[in-house]
Amino acid sequence: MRGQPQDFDRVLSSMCTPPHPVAREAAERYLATNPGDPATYQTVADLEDDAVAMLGDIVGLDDPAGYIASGGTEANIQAVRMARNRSVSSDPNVVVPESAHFSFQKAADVLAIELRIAPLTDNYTVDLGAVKRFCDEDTAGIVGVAGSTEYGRVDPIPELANIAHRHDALLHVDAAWGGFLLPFTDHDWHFGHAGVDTLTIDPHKMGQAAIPAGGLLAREDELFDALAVDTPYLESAKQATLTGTRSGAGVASAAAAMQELWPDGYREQYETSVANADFLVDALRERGFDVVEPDLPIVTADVSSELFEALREEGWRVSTTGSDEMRVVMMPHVTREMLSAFLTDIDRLRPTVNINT
Ligand code: 0PR
Repeated sequence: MRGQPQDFDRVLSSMCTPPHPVAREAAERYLATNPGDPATYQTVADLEDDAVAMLGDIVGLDDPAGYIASGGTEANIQAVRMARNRSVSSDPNVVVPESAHFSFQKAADVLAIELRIAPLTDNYTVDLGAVKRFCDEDTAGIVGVAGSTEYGRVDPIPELANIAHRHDALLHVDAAWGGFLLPFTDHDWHFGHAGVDTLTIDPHKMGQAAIPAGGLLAREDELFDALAVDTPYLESAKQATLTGTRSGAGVASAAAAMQELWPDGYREQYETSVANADFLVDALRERGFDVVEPDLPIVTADVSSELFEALREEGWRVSTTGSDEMRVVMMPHVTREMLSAFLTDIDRLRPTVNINT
């Protein structure tokens, strides 16, 4: 086999990061296990119970129902599927903020459900007035984002929950990226703060588990009943997951990472990521770039496409928002040294390119 994976020393816009050493070791140990068949692969099934219980601790939910999915996309599709299957409407819709991840477009397509896209306020969180206007008797679910992909924003979750429940719809929170940072903030975002029904939180992002390890949680087991199918070939009678065979490596690494890092290791990472975001914001502003004030540690700045391309040519793995701002996600591998090297390259390249957008 040829090739080596990329180094992480210039990866600035990814939401993935090298797994913690204990997570890497657990992933290797459990490579040949399938939590989709718990009667055969019992140890990994027990580890999944541990992982779900720990996710419950993180998101303020005693006795959580849930499983380790392939990622945020699967978790979001499943949450929309729950809302749709539970709805009595013949033409159901789901209301999502404009900041929602594109996995909700996939969900709408796969599930043949209408997606109503609510605009954002100037602060990049969902406009509650628009959500209220978009809801009607066919609304099966509302989505709030806790840690948006582009700007790290947190929608007003308690208010969204109230609107959802007035329409007998489910409230799903997408905390795929933010879920391991938010416990250390004063945001209202989880089951303990509001009437959240389902929530996505991905160990393979800020949780430092190996890919694939997404997380889907629900307030109660009955919500998963809306997804369950009979499994005549297995010893277990029903299955509510989307995929059949699943990655025991993902499950074991999620359990190992959380056992190691919750809560102190994740708190330390949160503090480091926030300090790095502040450092980069100050450095970019000093250089005259417009920077969006960060909430969770994602920094977006208005950088000309010429400078952006020159940085990409230097090997920096940066990406842009829908409005063409350069975006840096403060993942665990993004260190102060990396950011200083990035700024040195910006200083070197600026005189050679047009920096006006
Ligand atoms: N929800 C939110 C809020 C997300 O940001 C993402 C991924 C998802 C759901 C979907 O999660 P999975 O990718 O695990 O299914 N957001 C990243 C993004 O679009 C995905 C990503 C990750 C992209 C790493 C690039 C990359 O290098 O930025």
